[in-house]
Amino acid sequence: MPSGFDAEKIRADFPVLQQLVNGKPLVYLDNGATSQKPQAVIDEIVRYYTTENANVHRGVHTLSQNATEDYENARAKLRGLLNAADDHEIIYTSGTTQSINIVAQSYGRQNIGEGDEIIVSNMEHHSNIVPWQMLCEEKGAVLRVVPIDDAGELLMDEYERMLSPRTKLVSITHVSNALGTILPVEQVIELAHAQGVPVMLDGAQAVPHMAVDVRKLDCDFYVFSGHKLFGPTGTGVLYGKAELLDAMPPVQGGGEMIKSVTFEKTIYNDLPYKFEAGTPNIAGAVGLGAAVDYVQSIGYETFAAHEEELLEYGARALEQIGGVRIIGTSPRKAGILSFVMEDIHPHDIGTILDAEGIAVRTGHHCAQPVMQRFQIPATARASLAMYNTKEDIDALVRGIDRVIEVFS
Ligand code: 7TS
Repeated sequence: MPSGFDAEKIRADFPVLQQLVNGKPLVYLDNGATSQKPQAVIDEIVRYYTTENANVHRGVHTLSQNATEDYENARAKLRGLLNAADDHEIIYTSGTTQSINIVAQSYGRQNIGEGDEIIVSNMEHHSNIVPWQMLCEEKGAVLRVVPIDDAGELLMDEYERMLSPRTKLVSITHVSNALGTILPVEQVIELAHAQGVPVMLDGAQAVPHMAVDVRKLDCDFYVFSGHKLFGPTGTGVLYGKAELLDAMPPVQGGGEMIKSVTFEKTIYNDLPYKFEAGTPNIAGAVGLGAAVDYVQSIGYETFAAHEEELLEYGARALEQIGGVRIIGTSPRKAGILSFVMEDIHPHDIGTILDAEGIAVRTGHHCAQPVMQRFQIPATARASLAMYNTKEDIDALVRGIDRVIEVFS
């Protein structure tokens, strides 16, 4: 283990992990779907509701001012997390899905027209496919898909060929949720920018595992979900460069997103409020701020090294089991071990593992096109977080042995 990192100590911070499931100690390997919450995040939400609950940006009274301060402090923490230039480049959303839909319906509707092209990859989550299909249908634009190789890596020469004066946006995942591949996003961005094309990165599976610097990457939009980063559900972030967000129309109208309203003319508010109509998820934002503090108190370098070691350990262990095939074998991977077993449906794998107290996700992982690429209906997926240990992987291996036993 890397010096200074103690996964057992981290584990103790997560109350949900301290339980038996189906009579066995819980082995939680479904972090790609959502991660567990440390006590510090739970306490912060309880503190907020117990002592401070009020609406933000509206009251002169003390609770409202305190709530506003905490809500905005959390935004500043998220800016720091991504190293964005300004707090107002951080828009609170309900998750990655909403963040992408805002970009599609605002930036997309404004800038993408008939015959224009949007580039995605073959390994996108449905939430980075369907909003673009909806836009394409509305505008007569075309969705182009960068193919991948058998290891689950992007075919960069195909991508380069696809970029053209018709390309208006590249929207690509940073880390694949079904395969774990870390995409060469620096190169993706450099090639797009060389043609003046903006790039959005779907960081849902990246932010929980690696430090992200949006200014160093020079991406135009970056989106992620708070609930996969040890924060509450119903939270997410849309980062955009200020000059892009400033020029974009709001997608939802209501309170908070305006400066003044008359029946003749409404003046929209400044960033970030222009995109935050209505009462926001204040407790969620405050809880997400606590999650950022938690992640930073441990340090990405420290837990990323631990996770990398676990991923290698897990891959080696699974490869040694006869009949198991790992889907997604790029040498650059984060957090995900997707696999299939000869003649055994992934749902059966999931059910037998569950009886052993082991939580994995089985299915297409909302990434059906990548399943089609590998000509499989589904996989079983173990997805890691900082609190997982080699003992969890050993339990998974024992669980798979049990699956084999049941089916033999
Ligand atoms: N993009 C990626 C790469 C994802 O992995 C997910 C969720 C989303 C977008 C959507 O995030 P949401 O928070 O708005 O739902 N992925 C998964 C998963 O792999 N298993 O369950 C949810």
